[in-house]
Formats: sequence, structure tokens, C-alpha cells
Amino acid sequence: MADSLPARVSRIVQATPVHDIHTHLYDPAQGELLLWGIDELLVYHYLVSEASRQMEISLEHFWSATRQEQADWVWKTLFIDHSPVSEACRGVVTTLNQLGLDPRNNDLPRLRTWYAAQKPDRFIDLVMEKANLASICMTNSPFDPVERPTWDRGFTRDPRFVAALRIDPLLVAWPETSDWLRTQGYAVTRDLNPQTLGEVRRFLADWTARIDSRYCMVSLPPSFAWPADSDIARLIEGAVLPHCRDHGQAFALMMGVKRAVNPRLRMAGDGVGCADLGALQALCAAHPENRFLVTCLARENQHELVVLARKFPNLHPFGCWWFTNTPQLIREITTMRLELLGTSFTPQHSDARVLDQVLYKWQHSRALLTEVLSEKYAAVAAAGWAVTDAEIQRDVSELLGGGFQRFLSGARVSADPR
Ligand code: HDL
Ligand code: ZN
Repeated sequence: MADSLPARVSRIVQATPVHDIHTHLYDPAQGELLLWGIDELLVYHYLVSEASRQMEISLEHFWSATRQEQADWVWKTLFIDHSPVSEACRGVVTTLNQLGLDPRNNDLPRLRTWYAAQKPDRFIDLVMEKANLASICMTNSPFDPVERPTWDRGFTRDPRFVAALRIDPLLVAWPETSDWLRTQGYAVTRDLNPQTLGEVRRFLADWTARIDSRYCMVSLPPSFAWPADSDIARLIEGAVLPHCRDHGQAFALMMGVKRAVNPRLRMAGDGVGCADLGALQALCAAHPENRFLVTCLARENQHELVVLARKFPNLHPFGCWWFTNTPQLIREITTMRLELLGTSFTPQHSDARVLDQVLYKWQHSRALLTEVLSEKYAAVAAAGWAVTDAEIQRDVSELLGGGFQRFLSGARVSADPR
């Protein structure tokens, strides 16, 4: 009996390698920066914020504990004392299951023993094969005092790990960052005059070349406005966008994050706010020769983002970012995008911080993409257009990174399924 439509879609989605276009993973040659293992999985900041609501100890006690003790508290709180029904908890279960480990019959010591027996290089290959990843895009920051020395020392790149230049401190903390830039040999002042903007462009060009960056990225608060009489607006207009034009780079905006809403939670303390997408509209309209990759953190911004993408071909929506990376919102957002944009967007990135996480983030996302795509193919078949497997493959390749790669290159999209 011929495969059902969902079965055909599932087979193709599972078999198509994905370009993971935004993660916090690192090249294996960058050593300890690349996190993996059960304790790192459990102290993921998504789980820390969830555990902090029900943990028997104070946050101060938790932060004073060792990583292993922290992992013990998260495991007890979210998996033993309560059922792991949240997306991040289910992710840990999926990850262990994908690794052939039954979390119900493996207590933490047994899981730690298993992980301790893994050889890092072999484990990386195993995880990338199982998750069927074509490439992993890192988040690389010249402002990170731990990461920068790895680039100063230099290392042989693993071609599976590509770079992206993260520039938040440059844009959201200009006065202080200008002082740091001077220590790096860039003749900038706090005043954003032509000389300073030129030196900022030299800094961006130097690091773009150094890491072979695929794009520039910044996360922005809900208050971000453009145009505006502000340092960030002047830096974007006078340095970042000209740099991107000169170097064929897309500019990725991650909009709507409220940093340190609760500082006591440390990395887990960030929140969300509705961004003013009028700024994005103005940027896309004023700079048609620049390419903008955009994801929004607030559910309330998603429809306006999709409508803006209909108006501006230089705007490429991507991902269900962070607090929208839940089955309910992934279904809603991906359906909205397919219904208004067809396949001209990138539905997902993993945002993984721990290598093992790509196992769950892509298993969960592939299942949801299969569900939503099958529904759309069935609807258009009922209207009189049944798709072929070759056309499904063309579309899925587009959605799982092909469209993104073409958008980065600036080429028009024209895929012929024959
Ligand atoms: O700013 C970002 O890139 C966010 O993804 C943050 O890193 C956040 O902490 C995160 O990991 N979200 O998934
Ligand atoms: Zn991220």
C-alpha cells in the first residue's frame, strides 16, 4: 500500500540533514566551551528557572553548590518529585532515549558513569549523525573573555561548526564598549563621529575575516527603536549595515528580550517583551540592499513579523526562539508562516547550549514540521494539487536550511524539483 502523505513527509523530513542556524555550541577545538553530558543537560538555564519554582533549597544555596549537586537538585525537583512534562524536561528524556538510555531505569550515578565512558570526538559524531545535522552555527563573541583567547591562539576548524559574529555589547552598551575597543587597538571615541564609525567597521571586518562569520547577530530589548536619536541607531546605520553590505553579510536581529528581569536567576533570569516592529519595518524599507534575519521572542510579535516579511523580500523570519520553542507555539507560528509565506522562511533553530540537546530539539521540531507540512499538503491536494515526493524534498530542503543558505548568499530562490 502506497505511503500515506504524513508518512512520505515524515520520511523526507527525517532523512534531510538540517543546518542548525543558531546555537551556543562551539567547535570541539575550543575545548571546555563545548558543553555536553547529563549534568550540563540538567543545569540548562531553562531547567534552572523551572526548578527554582519548586526546589526545596534557596537559590543562594543552589548557586553555592557544585554543578553535580545542582544537577542532583534539578533532577530531584523536576523528574522525581514532579513529572517532567515541560518542553525542556521532556527534552532531557528524549535526549537520553535517543542515546539508548532509559531514564526511568537509570539513576544519575549510572547516567554519569555512561557519559564518563564516552570519547568526546566519537560522542560529537554520534550526536550529529543521530540528529542528522549538516552544520551547526555557533554564536561567537569577541567580547567574551573566555572565548576570545581560543581565537587568539588559533585552532584548526571543524567544518561542521560555522561561525556567526555576535555583537550585543557593541550595540547595547556603546559607551563602555568604546573604552574596551580602544584597548583592542581601535581608535574610537565615545562620540560616534566618522572616524569612530570607521574604526567600528574595521573591528567588524577584522572579526568577520578572523572567524569566517556567516552573519552578524544582535539581540535587542523591546524598547529598540529605529530610526532614533540613540547610539544603537547610529551604530546600526553608520557601521553595521555598511559593513554587512561591504561583506555580503546578513544582519540577524533577535527582538524582544528583557535581560536580567530577575538577576538572582543569573543566565535563567531573562524575560520577554513585545518589540516595536515599526523599527524593523523602517530598517527593511530604508535599506533594501541589506538582508535581515529576524526572530521575535514574544508570541504577540509573530503575526506582524510574518506580514512584514510579505512586504520585504530582504526580511527572512527564522526560528521559534526560546520561550516560543514549545509544541503549542511552534505549531501556531509555523502554520501562520506557511499560510502567509509559503516556504520562504526558516522554521527552526535549536539554540542548543549543550551538544546533546540537538537530539531532542531536532526530534521534537522535525515531528512538528512534519505534522504542519502534511496538513498543508493535504489541504492543497484536496484543492486539486497533489505534491510529488521530489517536490516535498525540494520544500523540506528549503525549510531545513537551503533557503537560509541562499538568503545569506543574496541569490534569488528558484528551486526546480526535476
Ligand atoms: O540571546 C540569545 O541568543 C538567546 O538564545 C539566549 O542565549 C538565551 O539564553 C537562550 O539560550 N535561549 O534559548
Ligand atoms: Zn541564542
